[in-house]
Amino acid sequence: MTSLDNEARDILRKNDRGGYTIPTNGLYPYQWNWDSVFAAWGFSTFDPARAWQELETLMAAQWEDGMVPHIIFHQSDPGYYPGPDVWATGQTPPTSGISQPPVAAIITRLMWEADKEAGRAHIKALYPSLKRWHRWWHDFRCTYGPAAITHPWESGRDNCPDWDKGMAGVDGSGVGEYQRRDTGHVDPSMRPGKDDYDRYIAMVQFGVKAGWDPERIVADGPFLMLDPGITFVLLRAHQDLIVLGQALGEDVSEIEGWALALRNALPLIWNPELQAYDAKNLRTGEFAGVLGSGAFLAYLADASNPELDAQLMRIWDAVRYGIPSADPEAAIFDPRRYWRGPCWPVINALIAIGLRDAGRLDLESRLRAETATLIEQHGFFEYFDPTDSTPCGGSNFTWTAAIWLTWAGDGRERAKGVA
Ligand code: 9WN
Repeated sequence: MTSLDNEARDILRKNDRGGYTIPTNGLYPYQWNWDSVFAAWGFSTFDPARAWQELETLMAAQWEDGMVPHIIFHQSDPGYYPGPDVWATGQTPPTSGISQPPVAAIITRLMWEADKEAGRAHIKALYPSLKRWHRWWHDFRCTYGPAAITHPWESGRDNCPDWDKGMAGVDGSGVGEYQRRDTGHVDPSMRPGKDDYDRYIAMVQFGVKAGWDPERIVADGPFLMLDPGITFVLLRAHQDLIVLGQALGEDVSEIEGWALALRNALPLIWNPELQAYDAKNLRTGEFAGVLGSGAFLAYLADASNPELDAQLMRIWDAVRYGIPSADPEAAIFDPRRYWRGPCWPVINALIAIGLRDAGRLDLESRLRAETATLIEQHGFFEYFDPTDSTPCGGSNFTWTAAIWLTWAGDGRERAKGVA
């Protein structure tokens, strides 16, 4: 074991709040949906019981209608805005009113495959709630074919350029006074701007007014865009849930139907002008017209093609470290501003799962080496500048530690026998 392995384990343990893990101390003091799933994956490398508990705590916050919320506010903390009083969802424990990329079934399958005997009871317990969540995505977010999001936070890629056109249609002028907390924790130049935040809050206020009724929000909400990122994550997650269901002797035909419908809908998010998958504003029918990391999650769902390969190599070769979250050759590229350019170890890891499954081991190992270099040089930061490796955002970050333990650290000092 290396010292970085030890450090990564330590981060997970220190961010553990008893049954759930926060993304990082200070900036994100609650349980976030997909962060928590990656935390589980990280724990599974040294404490499987704690790993399964993480997933069970997350799924226990599932709503009556099947949604699994993007934040669970287990205890109140003034360090984050908007908190439970702003979301006002009326849930116990309090939660936000939107979801996040459904990576849970993907990681559950990986954890189960690592030890099928011990994992069986856990997948049996998780399967019904995972299926209900997937049904929620199908019923309430896939009504236009590919998966739609009702708030940029639902995508997990908050301020990426994919959402610019949809955001332009949101009126943030009437949100009233509020105090952001994120910019007190990290450099404001690395965070979304005030105009973005006003609109984010306006969308939350609409949800509150709509009583968080998913049909009303999709029909009349200020923002609705097709998200290639969630579409590919969900497609892969459906496939993995089918495998779990089959192992349990369940009838998986309903999930097979959701997966088929989603795959058949992929042409709707292929932008021929861009020669890539692209987000689409459902309020206007317009494509976003920008290339972002959501498109490259196609690899995770076995949905790549030669045109996408060409785009991937172009944007990857244009930077030095990992896959950038926006096109480095486009005007909107901003290498340190959150999802508008930086490289995210967690996204690299998802793309790598797809590359590995497709037998594209040269690309997978290049991506792993570049991701590992970032962490070795600077530590477990939230994300990095892909042009010069500058560490950005929060430090001691749970999902970066988890990605080191499960993927990026493979074949590094461990193979060289460094203790
Ligand atoms: C809003 C916790 C989360 C991640 C998201 C990331 C960021 C929150 C924020 O932090 O979003 O959900 O306040 O910026 O964009 O992917 O889950 O790490």
